[in-house]
Amino acid sequence: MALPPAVRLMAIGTMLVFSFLCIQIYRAPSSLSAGGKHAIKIKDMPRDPNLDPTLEPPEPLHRVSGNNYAPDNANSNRINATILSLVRNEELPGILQSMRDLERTWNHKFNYPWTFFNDVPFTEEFKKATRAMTKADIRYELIPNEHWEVPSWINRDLFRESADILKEHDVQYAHMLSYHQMCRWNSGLFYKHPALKDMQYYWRVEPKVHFFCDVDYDVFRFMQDRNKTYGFTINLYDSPQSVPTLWTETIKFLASNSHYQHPDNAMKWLTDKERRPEHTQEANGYSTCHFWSNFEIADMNFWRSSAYEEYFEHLDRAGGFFYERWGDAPVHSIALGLFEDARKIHWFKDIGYQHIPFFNCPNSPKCRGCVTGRFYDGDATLAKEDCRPNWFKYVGMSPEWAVSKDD
Ligand SMILES: Nc1nc2c(ncn2[C@@H]2O[C@H](COP(=O)(O)OP(=O)(O)O)[C@@H](O)[C@H]2O)c(=O)[nH]1
Ligand SMILES: [Mg+2]
Repeated sequence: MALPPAVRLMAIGTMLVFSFLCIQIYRAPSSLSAGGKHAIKIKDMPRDPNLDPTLEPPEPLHRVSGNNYAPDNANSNRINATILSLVRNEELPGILQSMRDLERTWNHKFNYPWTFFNDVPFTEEFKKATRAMTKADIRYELIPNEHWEVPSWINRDLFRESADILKEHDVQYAHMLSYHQMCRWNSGLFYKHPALKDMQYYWRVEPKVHFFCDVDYDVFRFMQDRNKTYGFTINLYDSPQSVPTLWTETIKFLASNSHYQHPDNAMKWLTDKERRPEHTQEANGYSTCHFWSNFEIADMNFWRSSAYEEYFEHLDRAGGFFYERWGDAPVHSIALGLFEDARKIHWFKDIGYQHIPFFNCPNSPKCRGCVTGRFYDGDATLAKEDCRPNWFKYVGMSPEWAVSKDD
């Protein structure tokens, strides 16, 4: 029986829309577009690029001259940016260690303010000791209850039962409710704090991290001048058991929001199944590759965009921050890999960094205290957690680092 013309038209229309959506969702960057034609692609990373000499990125860079970055200069060259840290009072020795390193290598020159966040008030001891570490302004901020508390739609019994299962799969911190709260806050709430209302850029710092290399230019202005959204140092695999349905939820979100995908995205990096096929399989299509977010230098306008806001809202409602252990690192990384131009994501090759057990240690006379090219400390099995080879393969290093190649 022939279909009436109106029904036929509707069927054809539905098929066209469906095909369009499928193409949009799986539209991966071509090898020319991801990272741009000037990006430095490396196939299979035969040797660690940190063994090659690292210079500063090319000029122009903003540097200290006279009092242009003095702490009390009301007309300084600083932009709307802060170093920020979520930290507990009991982690005071650890945060002092991180401050000492970052002040020594960078901030004693530029005097960007520090903003500390906590879910309980900071003690006087904490304030006094941290104030003594810097000439820059420091702000101590309490997280509003509505940003930290477990959302009303989370069922506590289900949380506990899910945590039992996560624990059986060796997922760290499964039963630690505050760890789940912390991951959720770092994913989608920190930039909504009233203290950050006028801030655009931030550098995230955790207790007990190390910085090894002198950095003599204003990294926030670098981000602004070169139109970068996000800077990372370390790129890792995650435990697939901590994110079993994160990718499924992401695909659901994309099904009705495909317009948010950037044409020059990093989908291939997010979905690679060649390097660790079992990881991609266990995480239901997500390679688990992510920027290690204990270090982030980023533009909060990205998190404040409707693409990210709606994505976070979708994930938050799905409950995986509690029923699974979705971290802010994979959540941020998936969003960046889908919604942002991959060229706007920068590897800060020149910032020597360690959060136990991984390093970024460049080959530069500006660095002290780390072993050039060393990626991890400890068991040799940690080597396979390195996901930089996929980033360099699919997206490539920022063209800024081309100068060090001929050196
Ligand atoms: N104020 C506060 N900070 C927390 C809490 N849980 C974690 N953090 C902070 O969140 C960051 C990540 O926590 P951390 O224990 O280092 O997690 P890991 O690096 O994944 O092992 C660190 O800066 C911690 O100080 C919490 O309950 N309260
Ligand atoms: Mg940590």
